[in-house]
Amino acid sequence: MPYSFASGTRKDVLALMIRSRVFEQKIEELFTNHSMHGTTHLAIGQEAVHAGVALGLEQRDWIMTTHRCHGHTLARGADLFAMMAEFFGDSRGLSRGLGGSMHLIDMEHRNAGSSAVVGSSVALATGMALQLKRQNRDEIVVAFFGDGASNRGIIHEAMNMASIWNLPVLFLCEHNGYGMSSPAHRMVSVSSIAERGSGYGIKSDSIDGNAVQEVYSKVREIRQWMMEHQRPYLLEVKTYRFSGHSKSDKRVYRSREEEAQWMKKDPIEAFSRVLIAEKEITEQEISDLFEQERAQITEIADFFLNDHQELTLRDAEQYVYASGGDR
Ligand SMILES: Cc1ncc(C[n+]2csc(CCOP(=O)(O)OP(=O)(O)O)c2C)c(N)n1
Ligand SMILES: [Mg+2]
Repeated sequence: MPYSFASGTRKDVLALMIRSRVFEQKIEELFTNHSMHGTTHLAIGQEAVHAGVALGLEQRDWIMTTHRCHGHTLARGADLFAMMAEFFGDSRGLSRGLGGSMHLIDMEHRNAGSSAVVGSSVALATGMALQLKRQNRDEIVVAFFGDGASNRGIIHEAMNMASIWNLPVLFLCEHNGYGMSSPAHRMVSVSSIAERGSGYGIKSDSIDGNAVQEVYSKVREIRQWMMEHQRPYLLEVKTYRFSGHSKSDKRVYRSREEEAQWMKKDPIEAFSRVLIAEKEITEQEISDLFEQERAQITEIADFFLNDHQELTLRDAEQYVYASGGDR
């Protein structure tokens, strides 16, 4: 992994968060001007979760993620070129262009995949944890899910199973306040999703998901605890998505005032303030970081706008059957 609090600097961590933000801003632009098709789910505002979790893990650990998966994938170290190719449905993409925005797989960086079926990746991650345990591997799986997903039955079955079988899975609830247009305070039976761990005998905690250092330290501490106790864990990280649920969302279900309140807690600005106050970076260096990422990401996007390797039906069929598509 290119960035680590242990071996890298806090400036690198900020750069990673900036990369995630700028990448998603570019994706938004490309969808809006119809250069990309389908839909996309941005996690602008949730960058401290992406970076904090990724850096708190060991390289050998795994993640499985959701429809809102870009930041998780980038933070684990995904190649920007292959990442962008995937959004264009290009065969050079992370998932050979067959998955698109919601189905990013990057086995090289131990991202075992994301799924558009809400909650499903949590069950898959739990299965993966079962195999890791059977093979006596010193690795954990992080199963990302949202506040909306937390109400799905499959999550509860998975938590129960992980508990009775002592599986190395960290259930990571990214609580961003909404499941599509539904506010969590009306849809979730508890004020903190961490409370649900006790129903399954799973230790849990809830933290500020906009504070990257807190997320990082908590994940490191939990990882160590999980190894020592050979137990699963449930962590809720409270954050907010600044963008709409997906491309077409006009955000009519929430007020601009509420958004403005959360924007005061922008994770990138919050961490920048810390680093500036502690003289680790200057305002100018931060704007340079934004510029560098913008230039790099725009160059990659422009490449695919001019050099698109269109998928054929044959490409799409090739990975459906174990035989390689010959029927
Ligand atoms: C099984 C299933 N039901 C419904 C949907 C439609 N859907 C897509 S995202 C979403 C909301 C998910 O909310 P949350 O889990 O809080 O994740 P967030 O979008 O906030 O990251 C819904 C209902 C789906 N994709 N899969
Ligand atoms: Mg949500």
